[in-house]
Amino acid sequence: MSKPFYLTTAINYVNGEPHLGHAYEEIVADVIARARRSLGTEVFFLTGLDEHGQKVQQAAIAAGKDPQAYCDELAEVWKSFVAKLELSNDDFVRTTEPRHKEVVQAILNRLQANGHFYQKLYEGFYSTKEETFLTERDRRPDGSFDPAYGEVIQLKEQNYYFKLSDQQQWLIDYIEANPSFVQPEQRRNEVLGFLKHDVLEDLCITRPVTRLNWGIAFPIDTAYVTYVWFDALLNYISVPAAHGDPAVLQALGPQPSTLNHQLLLWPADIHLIGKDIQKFHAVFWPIMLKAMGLPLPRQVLVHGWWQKDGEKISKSTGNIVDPIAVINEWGLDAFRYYVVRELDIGADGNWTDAGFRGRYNSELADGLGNLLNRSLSMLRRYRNGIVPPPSAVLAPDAQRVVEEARGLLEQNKLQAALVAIWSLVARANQYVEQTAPFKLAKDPAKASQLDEALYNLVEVCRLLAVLLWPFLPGTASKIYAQLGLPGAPDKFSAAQWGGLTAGHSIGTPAPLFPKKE
Ligand code: ME8
Repeated sequence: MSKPFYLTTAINYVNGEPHLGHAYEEIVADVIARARRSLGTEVFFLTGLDEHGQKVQQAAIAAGKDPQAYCDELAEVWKSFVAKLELSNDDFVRTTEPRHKEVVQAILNRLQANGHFYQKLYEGFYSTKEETFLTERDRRPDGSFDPAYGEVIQLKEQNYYFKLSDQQQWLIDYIEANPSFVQPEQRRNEVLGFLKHDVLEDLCITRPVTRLNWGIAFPIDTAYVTYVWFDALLNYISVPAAHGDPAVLQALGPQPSTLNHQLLLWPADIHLIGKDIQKFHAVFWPIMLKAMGLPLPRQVLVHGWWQKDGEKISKSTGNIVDPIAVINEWGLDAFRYYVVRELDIGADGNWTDAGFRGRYNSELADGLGNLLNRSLSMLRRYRNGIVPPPSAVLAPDAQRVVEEARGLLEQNKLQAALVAIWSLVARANQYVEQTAPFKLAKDPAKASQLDEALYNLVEVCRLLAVLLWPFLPGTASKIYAQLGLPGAPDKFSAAQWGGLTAGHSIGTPAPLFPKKE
């Protein structure tokens, strides 16, 4: 049994509206998943929802609803968001599902039995909004706390703690010895900087039910529920457990042997997350896994954050990008293209409507759309839509881009891969100007030159469909259909020059990206 490439996103808080940041992360993950599948690797792509905790409880109360009913309603909104983005995820986890809760409780029992928890009285500051305990070090010079924490209260509370304090050095050593564990480099340095200069405090993993009851019951003590982050991170292994992953099941302890379908998933190959939650993924999570006796994920891949017009995205100030509205107006692939082309994984990005429109018109409509449309229209006009004999004038340029794109996709360098693919779009558009098929068509003596030009153009379009499949699956499929080719261009191995054969009859051209002013 071979292990699929296991890729996860952060699970989104159910109580927020899906926004640009969520859409970006999901699309980046989807492009990675589709690219790996196209390259011949089996993939398991997981996304889902984080449904417990104070914020969700408060939002449910404010809406006058029972928390579970509230989550069930919103889960439908999120599932339709996943459908709208045409994500190719293999599972969708909700942390209120029994399959998840059972695993969390089993892990808690194991960790307790192995001496990883202890009880302590906490006296200090607490941010309800962030569900975080704060210390003097979190105060600003004027004594106040960052407004991001919301109301900060004084709290005196008995809780359970997970021991972290003697775990710092092995993790530093591990991250130093495994440069690819946290990527990109800038984010790795931030994690190392934190581990080297801050003291890791033990993690409070419970909340008393008297204060918060919307969480997974803490199996060791019924007066508590489990801290939402301890619950949420475990989704990355509760889903493998539900699919019968033997390594994870072994870490959970004795299991009923009712599972006959076994999928080897753990360790994850990539946890894709945003920069704000890298401490949870690159510090707490590895320590939790080590305590459970499970191997660490191969990579925590950290993306940056989007702003709009140079300002923080914020619902309260109205500075938002509504992904659904953009998709409804411009089409899904225009949205997918812009976010991946604009923002490299790791850096922060800035959405501007003018930038979006600019890329749409110049790169999608005038670049790719125009190339396909004129190539197919000329083939129909001059050769009745019948592919002429093969010719390989553009083959060296195309093969170079194919190899470059392959290497970049294998390294998750998605933005660079799009740049490489568009260099082929530009080369082919330039070839139209150089060969001027509309002039060749006027001179019967130049028929073979016209054949040559037309073949090279349609064959480049076919290769582009294959290269674009991970990024713009809808557009890639349309290109294939217009070329009169069956199926989807979902196998990278089809990006070999010469796939179109003489005599093949193409379909009907139609604009991919109608120009908009
Ligand atoms: O953090 N730009 O959920 P979440 C880019 N439930 N990415 C952004 C962003 C922005 N402006 N805003 C948010 C949570 N994100 C937890 C995760 S995982 C076990 C639990 C990203 O709904 C953010 O960085 O607040 C995170 O990776 C994801 O969206 C979900 O954020």
